[in-house]
Amino acid sequence: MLKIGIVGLSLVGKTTLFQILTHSHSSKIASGKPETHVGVVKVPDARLDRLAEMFHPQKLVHASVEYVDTPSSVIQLARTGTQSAALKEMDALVHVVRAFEDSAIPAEGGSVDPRRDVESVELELILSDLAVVEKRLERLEKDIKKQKNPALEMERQALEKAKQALEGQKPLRELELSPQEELALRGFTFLSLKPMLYVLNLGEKDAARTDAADEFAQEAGLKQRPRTAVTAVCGKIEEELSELSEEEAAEFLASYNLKESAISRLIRSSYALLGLISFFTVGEDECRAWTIPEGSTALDAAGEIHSDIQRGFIRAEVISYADLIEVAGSFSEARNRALLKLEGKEYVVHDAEIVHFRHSG
Ligand SMILES: Nc1nc2c(ncn2[C@@H]2O[C@H](COP(=O)(O)OP(=O)(O)O)[C@@H](O)[C@H]2O)c(=O)[nH]1
Ligand SMILES: [Mg+2]
Repeated sequence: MLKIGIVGLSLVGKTTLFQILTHSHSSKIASGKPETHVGVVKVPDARLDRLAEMFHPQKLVHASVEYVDTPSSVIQLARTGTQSAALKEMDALVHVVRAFEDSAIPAEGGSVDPRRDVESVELELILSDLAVVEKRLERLEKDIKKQKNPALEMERQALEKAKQALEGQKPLRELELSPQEELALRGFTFLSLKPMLYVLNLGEKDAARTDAADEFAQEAGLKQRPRTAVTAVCGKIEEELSELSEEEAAEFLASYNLKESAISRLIRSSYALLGLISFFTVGEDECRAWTIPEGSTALDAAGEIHSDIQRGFIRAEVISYADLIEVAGSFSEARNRALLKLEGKEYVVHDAEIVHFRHSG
């Protein structure tokens, strides 16, 4: 399962966000406690809900993502080797950036300054990676002196490239790497290489500003950066929302001029950021969303469900979400209208396609 680490400075709203995401209502006393909390969050998907309305399955299974709330400040985490081990396991990082003013809650750095916080955390990740690169390069030079070896040479070349970027304060996620370089660097699980989702934690008075994330991205120079996305939530409002019934929530949102909770948007942004898409399987027993990287083939998709289906792969029957809705979920009608396609192993699966695998064994 996909793992996303929630990081940031102290008292920026990490634990608040984690609790909203995971619907855990552990007491406030828990926040600030030096423990890592893990929670599984289902990925909201209106299309899957619609499919379930058509098929009335016994089981409805959303895709899910694991979120990890990290204790203390990401700066301390990056500086202490053992703690950063937890960060290294993550597929992506969510950096919660404080934008809310509250004199009762001290701000790290003495004032609320989202742009400064983005820079100082980024620098910390960069320095942590640089230390790893330098240490490895030192060893590598010695090894290469002892024996010439193309794999070691490639590693050295990739590490030198990484070093140069890091010394110029450029995070590794922005580096263009050849497949060989990427392979050579993969094992180091560099922190600044991980895709980054910035979540601006807004004050209540800014909660309804739909342009807040975009404006901040512009201001902080985060726009158009590779593998970087920016979104905004108001932790305080989302926290109250999560305690309300659906009706009350709608009313509460309206009172802030908001249309919907920002949380589903946040979860979906992390999906897009990681280049992930969903395909669906449907039936009376189960309707389910599966997660695959963009560009995956029908054979990869089969393997996501079960290795037996992958091994015995014969054909994939594929229909787009829009087409299946068009025929009100009737596969025979879809077949009549030639909307259901038979595809082979190499077929590239698209987001929201409904796939049925024919397989042997
Ligand atoms: N005013 C305001 N306070 C918030 C907001 N988000 C979190 N807080 C408060 O800030 C404090 C620290 O939050 P917490 O989630 O524990 O921060 P962490 O240290 O990053 O995990 C708590 O008292 C929260 O209630 C927000 O959007 N607005
Ligand atoms: Mg916390």
